[in-house]
Amino acid sequence: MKKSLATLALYGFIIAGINLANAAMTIQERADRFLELVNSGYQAISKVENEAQWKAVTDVKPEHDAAAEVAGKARAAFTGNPTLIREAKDLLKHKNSLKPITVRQLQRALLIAAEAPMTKPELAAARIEAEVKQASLMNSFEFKLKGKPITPNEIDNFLQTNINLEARLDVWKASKEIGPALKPGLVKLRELRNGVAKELGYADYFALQSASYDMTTEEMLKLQEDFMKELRPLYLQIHTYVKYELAKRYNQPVPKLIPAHWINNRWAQNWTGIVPAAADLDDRFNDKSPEWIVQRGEQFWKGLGFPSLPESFWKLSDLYPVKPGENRKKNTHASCWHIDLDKDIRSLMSVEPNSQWFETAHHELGHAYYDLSYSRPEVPPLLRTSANPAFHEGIAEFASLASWQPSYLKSLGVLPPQMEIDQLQFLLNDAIANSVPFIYWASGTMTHWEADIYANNLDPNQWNARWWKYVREFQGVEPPELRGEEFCDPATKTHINDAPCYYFSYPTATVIRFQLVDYICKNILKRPPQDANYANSKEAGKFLRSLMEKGATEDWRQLLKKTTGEGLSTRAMLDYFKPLTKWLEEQNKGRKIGWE
Ligand code: X8Z
Ligand code: ZN
Repeated sequence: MKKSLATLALYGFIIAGINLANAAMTIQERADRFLELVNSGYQAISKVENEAQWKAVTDVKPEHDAAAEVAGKARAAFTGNPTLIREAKDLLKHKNSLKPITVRQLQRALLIAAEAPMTKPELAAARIEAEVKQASLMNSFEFKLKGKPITPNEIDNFLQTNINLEARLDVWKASKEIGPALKPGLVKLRELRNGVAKELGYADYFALQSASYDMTTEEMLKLQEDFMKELRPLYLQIHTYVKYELAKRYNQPVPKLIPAHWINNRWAQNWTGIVPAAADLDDRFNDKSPEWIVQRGEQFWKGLGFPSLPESFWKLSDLYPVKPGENRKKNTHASCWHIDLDKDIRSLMSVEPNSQWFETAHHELGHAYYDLSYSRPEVPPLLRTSANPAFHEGIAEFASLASWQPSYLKSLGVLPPQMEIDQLQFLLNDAIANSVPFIYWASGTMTHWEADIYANNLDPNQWNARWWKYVREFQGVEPPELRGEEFCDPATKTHINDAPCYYFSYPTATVIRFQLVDYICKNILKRPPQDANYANSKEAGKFLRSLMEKGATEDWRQLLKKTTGEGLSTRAMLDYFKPLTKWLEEQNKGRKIGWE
């Protein structure tokens, strides 16, 4: 069809008008218009995708996987749109003429785009398909012990309580059976994840995830190594002490490295049950209901002055194990979901009444309250996340650490009010069960292994050998028996599959949470940090909220400095555990310290 001359003239007039308007628009106005669209589209499409993902992880079925895949692709069609990428990059060329909050949104839009850039649509689609497939396989995997199904909760409970080494070995091995099933998917995902990261100019996927801290791979690895260096003398004392305690428990000669199945956690990441004073705690939850456990988590945050959770949290969350007879598979690892980047916040857990879930419920609700705090008009949807991922985990871990404080447990009636507390033993438990060995697992094994597979492209034929090399070197733990390449033990850890190159956020969070504790105890509660009870302190809540409600609107380094008066540092963590040094050295007198 031919257009008439008059129409052409009119078009010319309109285009000239638009150009004039564009020219008159400042770069800030152009960015504002662009971001208004991106923010609203991002929030809307995130909700669609999160809803679909939520269904897929809470009820694993082919049709839910298919829906999650479609929703993932729809989201990528928006967040990874080439025009969006081009405009964000273009605007960032004028960084100096833009408000800092505008720059932060543009940078964040590009980080999100990099997860599935539609400049390479086949690659983005392949990644989404492979991610859904891997998650589905993992979430529906049935663990078996001697041919009979065993749930992850049962595995964990068994390792927490049974002291027969042969039986422990069987259960430990059963927990590793998922690895080989997940390895092919992980090999493929490594390539696809690195592929998408490269598309937007990152060297690999590890570099992309480090970028959310505004750091390079080298800087991130150095940070994690520094944590380990600074805590090393304490870790070596703890390692030695625990080794002797466990040898006594199992009536075995003292080993050089600790056999993995001697430790209660499947990955030797937390060493619970070593300190009797705190180990007895589990029984104290026997008479509680799972509902009570979750409600305590909410109550903890309400006591700090935060509001009740929205009603939808209780209606839509999936908090308890699948009931016997109910034919449904769900992800059994705890998580918290910000479905609509507003008030629809849900948690996925499998809560049973024990100390582990008590702590985890406090952790997850920490995420929920962080989400709620920054879901306000001043924070654009693109920045409704924490200042960096470690801040989210840090707030969550702040609550889990708080859940162990003896005075808090007394106030809840978990411990009898008149019970004499051996403060040192509780502190020892804090160190061993929650904090110090965890750093060597997280900054050491997890972070270095992921750096090797993503940044250094480690051959899949060396994956398991490298894993155990790191477990030995960093953690001082060894496999109970030879673990060849027919296994893929790293893939038994949830995050390796569904939160790649995220794990360095946890040790960083551990360090941050001690900084928060230190600040609150010294400046607000005026109590020793080792014996704090945050319950009902509105002042402490106000302090935390001042950090949480900012979301990602400010640079994390500045925010940390502004709130705690100090940059990221293990200083507070080292101070916290200082009272243990002398005691541990005395216990370990005459023993060979460490495993080298
Ligand atoms: O995955 C978690 C939370 C959910 S963000 C339960 N954590 C890490 C883990 O379980 O490995 C908490 C601490 C470490
Ligand atoms: Zn968490």
